[in-house]
Amino acid sequence: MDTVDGGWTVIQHRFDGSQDFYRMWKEYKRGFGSPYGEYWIGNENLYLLTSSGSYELRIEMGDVSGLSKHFSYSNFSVASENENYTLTISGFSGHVHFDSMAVHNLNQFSTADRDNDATSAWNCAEDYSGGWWYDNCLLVNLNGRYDPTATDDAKAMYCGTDYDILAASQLFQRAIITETSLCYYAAGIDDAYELSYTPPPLTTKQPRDIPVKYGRMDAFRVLNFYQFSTADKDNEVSDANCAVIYHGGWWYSSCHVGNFNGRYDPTAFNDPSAMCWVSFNIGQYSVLKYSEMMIRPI
Ligand SMILES: [Ca+2]
Repeated sequence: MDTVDGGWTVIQHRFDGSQDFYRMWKEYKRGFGSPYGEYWIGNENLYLLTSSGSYELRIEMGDVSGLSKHFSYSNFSVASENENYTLTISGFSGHVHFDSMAVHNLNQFSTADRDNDATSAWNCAEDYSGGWWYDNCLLVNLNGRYDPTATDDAKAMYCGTDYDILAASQLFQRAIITETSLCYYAAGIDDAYELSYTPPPLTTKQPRDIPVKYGRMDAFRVLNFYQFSTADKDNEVSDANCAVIYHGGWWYSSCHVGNFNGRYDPTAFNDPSAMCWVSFNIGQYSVLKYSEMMIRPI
């Protein structure tokens, strides 16, 4: 894999067809599969992550002949569910000859049960067996049917014009650390795994020496203004009961990017129901051995 600089979070991965990607709105919203296998990170997670700062997107793909290619966008964001997870991408580069994703820019996400595409003549998600930012309808169908030996089949996982039926695809996003956005990704976590947190002043520059070795995103910032939920008092915005699913009491949204009151299970791996912090270290839901939250008068 040619992802030279690290810091990437995998948001989609397909390589063996073990996961069915023809799924409905709620499943695409929450995500499905496993980061160790085939996987969709979930549209709500995409929104929460990309609204916490500036992100870039990288797409890697390969076919049955062993050929692999990649391309990138220097700007990538996904809007909220109220905007049907509208995709924004710009800044194309890579070693494909045609920016086939451009047609999907500014489109809303569609699934077979939620037709938000750009044509009233078709239900693109149903017609092309996927969930995607369909236009009228598509040049790229990375969540289409896994069928790497198909030919000329737009229902299959494919990338059009420059590249055809795929055997594997992987989408990554990475936070762009700039001087002004540094604070969003710096959780202030040192080698001893001691946590401290400085609320990020959004309009002022942060000193350059904030440690960014572990925490890559401000998992607290997205909690702002959410109500506290417990298993018996579901105050969050999702259809699920996040406190039950993630074994805690917290300011869940739908549901979380940090779960400090989750189950204590320090040897778990990438487990969102354990006490964890997204992108703290290894795995998306990096499980913590200890945490300590502190406040003081100022
Ligand atoms: Ca339609």
